[in-house]
Amino acid sequence: MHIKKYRASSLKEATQLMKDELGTEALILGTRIVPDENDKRLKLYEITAGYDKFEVSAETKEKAVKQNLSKDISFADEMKRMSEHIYQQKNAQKNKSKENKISSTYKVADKVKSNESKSENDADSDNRLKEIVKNLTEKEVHKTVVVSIMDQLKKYKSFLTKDNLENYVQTCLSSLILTKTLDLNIKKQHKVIALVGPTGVGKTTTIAKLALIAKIIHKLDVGLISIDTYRLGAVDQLKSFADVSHTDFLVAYHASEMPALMKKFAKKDIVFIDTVGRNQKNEAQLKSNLDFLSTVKVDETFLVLSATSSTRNLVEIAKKFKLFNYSSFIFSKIDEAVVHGSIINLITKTATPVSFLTNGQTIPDDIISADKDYLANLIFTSQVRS
Ligand SMILES: Nc1nc2c(ncn2[C@@H]2O[C@H](COP(=O)(O)OP(=O)(O)OP(=O)(O)O)[C@@H](O)[C@H]2O)c(=O)[nH]1
Ligand SMILES: [Mg+2]
Repeated sequence: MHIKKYRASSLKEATQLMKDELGTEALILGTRIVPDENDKRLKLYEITAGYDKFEVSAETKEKAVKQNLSKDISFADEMKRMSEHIYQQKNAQKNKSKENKISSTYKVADKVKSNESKSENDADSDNRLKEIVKNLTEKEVHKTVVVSIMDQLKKYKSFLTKDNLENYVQTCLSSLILTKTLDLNIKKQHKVIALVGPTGVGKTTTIAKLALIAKIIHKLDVGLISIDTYRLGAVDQLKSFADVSHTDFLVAYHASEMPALMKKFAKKDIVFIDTVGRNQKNEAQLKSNLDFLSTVKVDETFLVLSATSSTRNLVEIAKKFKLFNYSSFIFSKIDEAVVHGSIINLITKTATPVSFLTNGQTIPDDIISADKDYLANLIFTSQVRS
């Protein structure tokens, strides 16, 4: 399957553009509203279309790959710029404070005056720290995490100014976040990945995103297995994605069928297993998912959690799903969450890393490889940057 995007000032026009070029067979994978690059006050409707009937020219393919790469590169650049900026600010402040120290040694006459202004500065800085505590608490960052950030900030106290304080807070937040990368670009490793989690958190959608990235961008041979024969329509959901994306897809109706299915996928570079959404309070339901997964060798299991859930619920879910021996979290729906403190609360409470964040329904665009600085910024500002 190929992916193409169309933008217009109305959804109808964007759909028409897509149909004019791709015909009626194209599948709408997602729609979203984006700012007009020429005039940021205006909004455009963007459709992501999946199609397979037409052979796109080599030039278009190359352009699409470049666009994807440039997206990654610009994100990486942005992160790099941000950390360089924080580093430079740290150094600038260090140097400034050194200079201040040297000059103050020689300016004895100013000492009394400087002591007075120091206590004023201390009061200002205390007020600013109080403001930070208030801000983090509003973002639902747990008290223990806030205390740990304040402890770190106190170490930098002499460098803190009104202008650099927020950067320092984000650096402290970032230092508490654990992330784990999943390489979707390694051929012939026959990696088996299972996604587990509560109902409706986005497991199937996230598998579709990961599968398409692995297949289209990294050219991996991908296999999909669904064990979700429980929920009405669940198999069809993944099957229709598998059909349009030409991804091999198998369904296990019983745990005993799993080894045979896996054998069929023995040569796949990567296999994704989609499981039934389970209520964490129902141990029998959890166990039935485990019955399927324990018949085969699963290399990595991700627990998918909605960023809209409260910390208390997330802690409970993380605890009950522990029997799947998951290695990291995927936080879905960061676009729907109003505040994101629960993400850092759960990471610090469970000492478990995050691998991906999902920020919308569009396949495959709305997924981000978890990055400490990105998460720190998200938690501190509540702004979802794509
Ligand atoms: N806003 C938003 N919606 C999402 C995101 N991820 C998934 N969804 C939507 O959430 C709904 C449920 O997604 P599914 O992928 O079916 O969730 P699931 O976990 O597989 O659900 P079950 O199999 O029923 O447990 C769908 O409408 C998705 O489009 C996301 O990151 N942001
Ligand atoms: Mg599902």
